[in-house]
Amino acid sequence: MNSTEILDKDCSTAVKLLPTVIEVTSQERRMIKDAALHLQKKYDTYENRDFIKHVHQLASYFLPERILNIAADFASDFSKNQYGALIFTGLMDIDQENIGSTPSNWQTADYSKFNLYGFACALIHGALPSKPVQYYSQRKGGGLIHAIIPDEKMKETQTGSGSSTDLYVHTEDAFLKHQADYLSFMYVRNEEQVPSTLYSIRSHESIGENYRPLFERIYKIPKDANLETGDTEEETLDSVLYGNLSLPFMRFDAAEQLFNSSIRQSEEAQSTLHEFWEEARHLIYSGFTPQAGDVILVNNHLCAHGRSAFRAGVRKIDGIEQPCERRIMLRMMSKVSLIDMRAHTLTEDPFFVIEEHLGKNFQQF
Ligand code: RE
Repeated sequence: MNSTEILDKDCSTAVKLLPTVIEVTSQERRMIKDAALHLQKKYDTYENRDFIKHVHQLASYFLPERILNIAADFASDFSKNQYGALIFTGLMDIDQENIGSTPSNWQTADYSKFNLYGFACALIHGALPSKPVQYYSQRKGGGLIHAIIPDEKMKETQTGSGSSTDLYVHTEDAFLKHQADYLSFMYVRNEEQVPSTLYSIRSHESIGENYRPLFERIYKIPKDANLETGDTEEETLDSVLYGNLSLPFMRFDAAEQLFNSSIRQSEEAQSTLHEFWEEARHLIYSGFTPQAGDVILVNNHLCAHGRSAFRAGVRKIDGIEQPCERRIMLRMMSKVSLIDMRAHTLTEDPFFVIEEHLGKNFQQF
């Protein structure tokens, strides 16, 4: 797939690779919506195991050919030109009236309103092909889609419910061996016009000798803010980069690995991470502001994500602040193989991941 390279206006020297933008045509949009409606009639909800079991076949049958081809490329291209994120603009029309007022938090959201969008997102993962899964480490499971909604009580946190602080770029669940392979973010509304931030490991000019220490298993990767328990556990260390030495994958969470002072990386780990971040932080892309119906699909081994701080429920029009509906985003996570992570899934449900921290499962299972 062609990638776009432009001169970055912020850093005079850097030439950056950018995520690929796919403008979904009205005909493609209609096909996707018809498919979702049809599947909803047949399977009732995207959680239906018969639907998820057949998601690859259904994706091939129902999705527009162009999108199937793009997905197939994305799933097997790890080259130097692969940013690791696809932006589908206008994948679905969102019925804002039907959604109604944004609930105060994800706990009180009515998921039946997101059902159709869930089918559409699952089909995109199915095309990769990758299977929608859920993680006990996030909301104790909580289904194949998580609604991400700013919560007034959580606004200072580094979680999906936060808003008033920057959410640092991170690969999702960097503290798990079996973190999601792919993530989709479907924007139901983003009236505050919050830009998404993306950062690709491919944006570095090269991964040369000075990056070699990032392949060593010397880094602490703490469980994230959602899981803080306060107990001190024995150290589990892992590498930041892995896979191919010149075109690697990454597990990286700036907030947890670098700025969480309580974890105390070793001196070597801290200085290597610091040097890496000094280059990486200039390579963060925040030039895309998602609109309702847009979907960002990321390869969670190539591309980290985050967002800037914002004021939930406030938008600016011609410099004047007005109240607006708060943001809603739907996140879906998927794994290419149910076999590789079988030691970390429920006995009765291989789609339900119970890994707690770098290869260790939650004790209650
Ligand atoms: Re995230």
